[in-house]
Amino acid sequence: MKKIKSIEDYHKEYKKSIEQPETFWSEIAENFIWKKKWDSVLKWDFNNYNVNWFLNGKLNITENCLDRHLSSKGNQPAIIWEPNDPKEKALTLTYKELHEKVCSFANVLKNNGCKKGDRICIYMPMVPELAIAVLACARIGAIHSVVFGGFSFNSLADRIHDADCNLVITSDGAYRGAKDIPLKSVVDEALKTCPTVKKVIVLRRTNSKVEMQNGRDVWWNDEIKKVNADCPAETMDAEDMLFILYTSGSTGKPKGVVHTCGGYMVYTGYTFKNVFQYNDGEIYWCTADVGWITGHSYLVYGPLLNGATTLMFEGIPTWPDAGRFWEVIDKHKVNIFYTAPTAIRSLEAMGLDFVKPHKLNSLRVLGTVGEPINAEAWNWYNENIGKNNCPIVDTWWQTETGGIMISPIAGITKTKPGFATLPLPGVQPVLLDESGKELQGNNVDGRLCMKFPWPGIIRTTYKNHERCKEVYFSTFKGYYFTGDGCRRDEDGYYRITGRVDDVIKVSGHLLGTAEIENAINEHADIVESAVVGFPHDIKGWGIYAYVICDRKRDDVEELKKEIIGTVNKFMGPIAKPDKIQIVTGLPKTRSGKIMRRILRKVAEGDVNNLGDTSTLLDPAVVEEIVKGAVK
Ligand code: 7RM
Repeated sequence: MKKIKSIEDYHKEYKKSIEQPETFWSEIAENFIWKKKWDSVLKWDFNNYNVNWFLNGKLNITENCLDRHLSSKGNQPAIIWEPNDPKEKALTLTYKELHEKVCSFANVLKNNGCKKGDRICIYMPMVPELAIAVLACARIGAIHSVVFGGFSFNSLADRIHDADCNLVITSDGAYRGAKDIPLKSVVDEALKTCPTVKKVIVLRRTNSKVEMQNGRDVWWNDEIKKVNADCPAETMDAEDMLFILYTSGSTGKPKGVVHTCGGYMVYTGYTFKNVFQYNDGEIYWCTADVGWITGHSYLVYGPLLNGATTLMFEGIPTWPDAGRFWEVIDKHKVNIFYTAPTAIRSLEAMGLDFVKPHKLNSLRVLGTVGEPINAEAWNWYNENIGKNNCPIVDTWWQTETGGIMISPIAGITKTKPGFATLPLPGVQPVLLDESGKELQGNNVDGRLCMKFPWPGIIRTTYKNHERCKEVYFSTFKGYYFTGDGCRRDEDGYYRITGRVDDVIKVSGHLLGTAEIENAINEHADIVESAVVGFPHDIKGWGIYAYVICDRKRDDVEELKKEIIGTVNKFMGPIAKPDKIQIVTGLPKTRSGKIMRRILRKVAEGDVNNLGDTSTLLDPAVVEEIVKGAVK
């Protein structure tokens, strides 16, 4: 696949992608291996949402990730795995070894009753077997649904239910920093309410004690002994589902975002190569967990499609100390490093003493993803990690877009701190005002929408196409609505200003406020709650919860601890409220809708500016809330 070579080349490619999108994308798709070529490139309708790319094309994404590299790169590292504990040995899997392991595990799945079209839930730590499990599903045409290990049993059960999974792949436990997290027992708890699950495959990682349920639970290591490494890749239609990945929305129930085989492959393969300007032989490290879309697209699929070496890290940035990332970069001579602004800010706060001992001279390109990066963190990253010598790609995209949409091309697009800069070829962003009118020209602020499909676009929300239409294609007729606010500046550069709906990005994790409220309401004494975000120096956004308690509790501090414990238990530690305020009522309109605008202002500490409160059912509650606000 050819790479964009210069800014002129970018503009030329961009123009072509707009004027002749079908020619543009079919030329890119030709760089992949298809079992049968597509009949037509694109069929689409944003009004009654339906999109198909590479119609009737047949392929298997794992042949493109693995088999095709065997002759040229069989002995080159595909995955370098760095464990949580620096004292444990790192592991390298060559393309040949990875291929073998994926085929073997695909046979394990078959032996355990899995077939094309089945949904398989993967709930695992960041170990090579996680990537192997994902690829093994794709090998046999089973649909993977990876659930992030930081979610707890209730969230896990919701996701298993919604996808009707019949098999779960997990491990005894997970190491994260100094902690040892019991994954299998979370699965056991979740499965009490998931009768569709017939088998659980358990990998040994921490050697912690687990309960194995007879007839249901089997050990990965036992099963792998029963198979050989011969597993032909299932033939998939371009529009067959590749995976489901749940993402939070405005309601309590997460949405199962569906991506399909052909378009997702072409889009992640193309964007990986171009955005990072990947050169053969380079070591690439994306710090995202495979439980999130960034891990799917830019730790597993994008790099492997390009025959790259992808580094997978099991641990956390701050253990054993805040120099861990920088140590790993030197140890494995990482060339391209892709992480989240929240990680950068937290490491910046720890001070330069953790950076200084490390050379970092292998680095060529830096990237960020997941949330807006403030200029200060951008500059710190640029100076102290990139040594003013590595282009930074601030990549804007979403679970629903499958891959990067707005981003600099490394070393080619002139960057500006805080700006995702320009749309990639094939991406047609528009900014709309509240009435849905397209804002023309530069120096405008609006809602970010897309007016034309790209191959990685969401196809549906699992088993609920109406919801997909409603959430993404009904706010502005004829457009895909991202849910983000955005500015286009005087240079035509895009700067994402943040969400305009009821989801918040907390330490780079997208969380629905309604889902957090549901978890809080599991506490026996809580009758109602309302969660909003407030700006947080490190996390980007923090979680502020207003709760109504149905009996008088004098031990407020104890109550708050219990609430945090409840959220931890039902949803997981990523959703823990930072601030909790006990209130006797919530500001509601006469129709019973909570006025979150007011709650956000109070959480931000901006109480002199609450706007019109005259439509409230009971304006007195606002006074009480302002008085009791948690600083
Ligand atoms: C990849 C990912 C999507 C939301 C998105 C934005 C925010 C992501 C950036 C960003 C500013 C960025 N998928 N977002 N990247 N905001 N600059 N470079 O994060 O589905 O988990 O979240 O994340 O609000 O809508 S996601």
